[in-house]
Amino acid sequence: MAIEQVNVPDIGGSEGAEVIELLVAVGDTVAQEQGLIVLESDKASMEIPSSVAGTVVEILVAEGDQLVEGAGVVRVEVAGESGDDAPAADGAAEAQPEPAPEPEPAPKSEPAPKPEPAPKPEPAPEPAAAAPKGPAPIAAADTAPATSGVYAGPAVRKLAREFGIPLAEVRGSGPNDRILKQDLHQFVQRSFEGGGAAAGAGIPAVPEVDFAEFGAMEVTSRSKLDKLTATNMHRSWLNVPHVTQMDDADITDLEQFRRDLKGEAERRGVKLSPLPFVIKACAVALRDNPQLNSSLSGGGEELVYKKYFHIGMAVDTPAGLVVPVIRDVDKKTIWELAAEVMALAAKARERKLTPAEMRGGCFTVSSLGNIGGTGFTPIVNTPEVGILGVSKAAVQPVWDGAVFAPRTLLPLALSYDHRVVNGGDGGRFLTQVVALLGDIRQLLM
Ligand code: CAO
Repeated sequence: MAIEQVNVPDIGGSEGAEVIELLVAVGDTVAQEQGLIVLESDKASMEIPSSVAGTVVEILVAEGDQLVEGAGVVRVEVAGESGDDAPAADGAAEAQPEPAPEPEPAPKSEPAPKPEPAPKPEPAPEPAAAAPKGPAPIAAADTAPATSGVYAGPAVRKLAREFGIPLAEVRGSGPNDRILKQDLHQFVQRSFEGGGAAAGAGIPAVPEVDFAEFGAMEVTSRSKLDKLTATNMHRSWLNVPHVTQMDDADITDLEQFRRDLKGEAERRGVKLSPLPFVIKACAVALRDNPQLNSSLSGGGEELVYKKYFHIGMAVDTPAGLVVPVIRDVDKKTIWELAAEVMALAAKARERKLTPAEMRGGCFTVSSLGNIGGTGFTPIVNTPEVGILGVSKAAVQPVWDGAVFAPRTLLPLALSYDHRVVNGGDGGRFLTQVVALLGDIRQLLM
């Protein structure tokens, strides 16, 4: 028997995540890959799986703790393994001839230290390089630019989130232009004086209503993910001058092609919905309309044109809305995209997405095609500048010059940030997407 400690793996990003749920208790038997706790960061909630099978002998965290990569989660008595064999078991450490060297204290500007894989010289309660139990030190995040070009510590980011302050618009007065709390205070003050543009400033609050006055009701608290989505939507709504353009793509031929591939899709174990084609068409149109693949930077003084084509897809889950990102869409086949749509949607619904899988998007596709509706106006997922809303395809009569012919039309709505994308850019982009979906042979070009 050996005791092994399970630590937080790479959760993508050094800002830490909050323990929102304990899934096991002391005495529980756990299988390898079984979820131990649920962490919730700014971007996602995710289960942390056990790297070993055995019996939980100690829980090292509590709900509300902030954890970073390497922090101890639980200690597990591993069945059927000798202490000598267990590489990370604390109890095995004494069998090691050489103690592992203590890691150098990380310089303040380095990212969060990774856990030392070598065995420890003593059965210390925590690995030296891992974050200790309880609220984890996330000081390293102080200098990590989670948003391109923005340096701010977790406390400042939290405060900014709470007040809906766009950090990209705040001038930092700390070293390396790091944003300090006082910078947020000044930003808000300036906005009240009319010198800034703090989101929410000057907007009359909606009065609270006692709904019980009018009938039976139930109050539930919102999940962190729900509240974060609300903040992100509000921020985008207030900061981004939105324009939405609509068009219908004639996907009659695409639908025939999809039907022809049904057998092949089953053989490959892939579900081929219209979505992978839409995502692929967006990547081609982003390549040809770089304005849609850009982001504002430097407080609006600069535009960053991205040379990669990572596309986020909105996924509706019981825990809330999440947007995993498919990377390098331009380099992937429709089959690869279909498999990735399925895999990411499944991971999203099982709360297994990591923050890394939700970062770096250039553009978002939000498909409500399986739900219904003839159109909607999606909200731009800042700092991206464009989002495509996809509604439910339907057979419609289309005049072909001689008669009304039945055609399958897919309603599309492109919302964009009018500070960056003008009507011409948006119109060309959407027209190209429509043309590509109308004749998918063009996707090969
Ligand atoms: N028109 C008609 N039918 C469509 C369609 C469309 N635009 N899009 C999908 N369908 C069909 C699919 O073909 C499939 O039917 P079959 O099983 O007969 O082939 C069915 O609807 C279900 O599709 P799906 O939802 O499983 O797959 P998808 O690839 O279309 O979408 C995903 C995957 C993850 C994007 C989707 O499930 C989802 O979560 N959508 C919600 C996104 C959302 O919440 N957006 C709002 C964000 S802003 O609040």
